[in-house]
Amino acid sequence: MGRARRLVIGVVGNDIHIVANRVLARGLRLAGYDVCNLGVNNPPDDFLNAAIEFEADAVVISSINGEGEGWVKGISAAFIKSGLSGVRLYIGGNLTVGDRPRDEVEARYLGFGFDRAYHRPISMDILLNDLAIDLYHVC
Ligand code: B12
Repeated sequence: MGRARRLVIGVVGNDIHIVANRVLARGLRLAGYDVCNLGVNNPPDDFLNAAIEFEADAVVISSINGEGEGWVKGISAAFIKSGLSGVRLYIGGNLTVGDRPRDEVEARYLGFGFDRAYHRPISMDILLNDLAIDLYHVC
């Protein structure tokens, strides 16, 4: 398996909802990941800089207040431009305002270049399973 995979996590934009961030940090650490937690209120560049500094394998972004789209739609392009195309990008939370179908919202974020997107609360097991597949190639 090699070294523990490194994850940068945090809440993007002008978003102060901290609870999911704390839950994710704890769950990911308990699952054996090496976590750099940026907390709340992060512009996209903070994730990019932390990914470089922490030599992250993946960046796990939360957006809870519904404003995520405006903050993250350019983030995949910025990672590629900085030579970080190998860093996986995940996003979850309340990814839009109002009641839109889950599939439609998630497809929109995949179109922005995210590897995985999760609209509305999901079981932590789903994220852990996807991370194992993507980062450890576990089937
Ligand atoms: C507590 C709360 C607040 C507190 C936050 C305190 C704090 N520092 O955390 C206060 C009162 C400050 C607040 C403010 C606001 N809030 Co508020 N808040 C809530 C509330 C009641 C609970 C959020 C919470 O902590 N849930 C518990 C955690 C564990 O659950 P969660 O956040 O849903 O996260 C889960 C998933 O989303 C997922 N997840 C999160 N990130 C990721 C990432 C990945 C990769 C994955 C896989 C999963 C994942 O994991 C978590 C566990 O399942 C929700 C309503 C609700 N019942 O959910 C509204 C809610 C989130 N708030 C909302 C809004 C609009 C606001 C305000 C904009 C209101 C306003 N007009 O001022 C402001 C935002 C200010 C800002 N700059 O961000 C909306 C968001 C609407 C939307 N996007 O659809 C909600 C949904 C209320 C509503 N129904 O309208 N809020």
